[in-house]
Amino acid sequence: MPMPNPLPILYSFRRCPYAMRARLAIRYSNLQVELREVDLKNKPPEMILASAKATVPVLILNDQTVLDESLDIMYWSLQQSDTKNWLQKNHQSEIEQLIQQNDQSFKTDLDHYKYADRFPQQPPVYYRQQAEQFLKLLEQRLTKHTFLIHDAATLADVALFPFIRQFAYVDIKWFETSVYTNLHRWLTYWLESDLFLSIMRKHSNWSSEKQNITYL
Ligand SMILES: N[C@@H](CCC(=O)N[C@@H](CS)C(=O)NCC(=O)O)C(=O)O
Repeated sequence: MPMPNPLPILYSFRRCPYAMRARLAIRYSNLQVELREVDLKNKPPEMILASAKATVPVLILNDQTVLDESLDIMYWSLQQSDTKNWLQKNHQSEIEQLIQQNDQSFKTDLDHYKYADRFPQQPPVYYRQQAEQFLKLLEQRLTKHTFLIHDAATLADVALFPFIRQFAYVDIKWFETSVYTNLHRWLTYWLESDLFLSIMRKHSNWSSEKQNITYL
């Protein structure tokens, strides 16, 4: 009897927003992968061997193809199965533009706000206001429809959500009482979703010595 194909391997870190978006897509597409939880301060040599960049997430496919960009992992998953049409090909450039804004300028502003003590050139509120430019744009979109692109979730919602979550939790009281009421509603929807809860289960750190095999 031929040996069954081993599962793809996902190196991940529970609280990393990039790893979260990859896990969200994989779960949504109902794909099975072996999950290897990584200690970012002590990364497994097997992961670094596969991807010298040494960032999470990293997905190793059965044919040894290595995907070490979260967006590539999302696209790979949705190409296998996209039952609710998250790819929305007719909105493709709009989706890509939003994700690019998130991953570039907003991510920088978010890091400045989150780690404001490392950037004493400006007070924390300055960095928050910089980040709010992007929040305003999202809020405007969410006054028009339930999700960022239209009235159903797309890749854009899922790719951005872990970063907006991170922003909100820098000062959750401020966020909850801010003017971003639609964004708050949208964030709550994702935080309470079965999909998100299912990808946030805790796993002990993986190592080849421990042989602790877990699945997403
Ligand atoms: N562009 C990459 C970024 C991934 C990334 O920066 N991940 C962070 C954790 S959230 C990381 O692994 N940083 C390396 C480290 O902490 O050593 C992607 O989209 O996958």
